[in-house]
Amino acid sequence: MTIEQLPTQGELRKLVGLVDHDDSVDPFPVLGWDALIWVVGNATQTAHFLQSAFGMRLEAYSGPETGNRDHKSFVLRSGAARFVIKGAVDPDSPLISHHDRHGDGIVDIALEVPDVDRCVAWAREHGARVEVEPHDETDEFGTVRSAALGIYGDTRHTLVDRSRYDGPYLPGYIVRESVLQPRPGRPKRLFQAIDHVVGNVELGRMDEWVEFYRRVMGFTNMAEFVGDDIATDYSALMSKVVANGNHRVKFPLNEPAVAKKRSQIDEYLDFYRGPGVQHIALATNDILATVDAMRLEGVEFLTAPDAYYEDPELRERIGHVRVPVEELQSRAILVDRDEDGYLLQIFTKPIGDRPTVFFELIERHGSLGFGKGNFKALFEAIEREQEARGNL
Ligand code: TYF
Ligand code: FE
Repeated sequence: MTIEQLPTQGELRKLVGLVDHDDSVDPFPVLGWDALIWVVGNATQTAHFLQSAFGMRLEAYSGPETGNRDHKSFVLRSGAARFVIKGAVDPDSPLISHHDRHGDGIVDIALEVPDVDRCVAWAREHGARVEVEPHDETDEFGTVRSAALGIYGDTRHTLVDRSRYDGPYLPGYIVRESVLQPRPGRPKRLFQAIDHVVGNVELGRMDEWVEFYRRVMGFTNMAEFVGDDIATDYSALMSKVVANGNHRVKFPLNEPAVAKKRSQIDEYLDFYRGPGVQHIALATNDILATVDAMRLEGVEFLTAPDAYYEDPELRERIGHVRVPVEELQSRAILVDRDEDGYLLQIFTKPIGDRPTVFFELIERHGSLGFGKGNFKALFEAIEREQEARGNL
């Protein structure tokens, strides 16, 4: 079996912008992302897409062949990023009603914690909804302890302690490898880690969720935000970012803003039928190669107008970046700089049938931000798509 190699701590620091943090003083220590768990209409084909177009590797599986008659579940990895893709087999599966309402989406942002019981006790004391009580699952590979907290909409955080487990994913899963051969000439993996996961919540609820992450999970606010001023001018959304102690886990939270046009967040809330995960940012150390490889596989990205790159103010603002601006322009990669460094980023179009979930690719060079300088160009690009769908 080809073992998917984990990025080293030093590589991660650069990839996703870690900061120093003392876990021993943290009431709710979080080690990192455990998995993003999806429910989709066709897990077999979504798993295929994520292998072919996103270069992920299949690692584990549960389904009718392993005794799980309810659904199929494919565990995929790229570097440190793990996705679990579930789709109903049994027409009476509880996954059916979730998919019926939300379409393809993320049901669970699972986080790895060193002490499930301590986190749940703290969370309960501070007003969290405990959806699954702490419990053990055991097989020949050991024991996994987990519990789940409800968050916005039908989304949850499963808290996982896998320190006493060395199986392929969870009890009930078997090792399963990709049958898809690696594409010749393509980088070994197209992304190495999850950088951030963005939630869309209803109008007026953003601050409640920021407060939830602060009070219940000990997260803190990051500097970047989209306030009232930007909202009314062009973004039609407000946004704040919370992060765990070392910034391994970062959650921007958006709410719609009342503006001249219908907010992209309202479009999401209408089509997802409520709050949920909007985009997942994937950290890559070579965004040019990643974008080229994904485009070859038919992944569609938002465009940026030539005026964005020809703006003398942009060239002035970004200073020296690792490639000529023309290389970014030909691929529609956006660039932003702040006091700590710069970042390159690009956004896919929604990946499913509904205008809901999409991906971001991000290559950080010191910057700990989210591309504030690109908000205008980005939101205009999103609105061009929204208009084409008849939803503006
Ligand atoms: O995560 C972020 O904050 C950036 C910018 O609807 C962004 O990727 C914010 C809101 C949005 C799309 C992108
Ligand atoms: Fe983002």
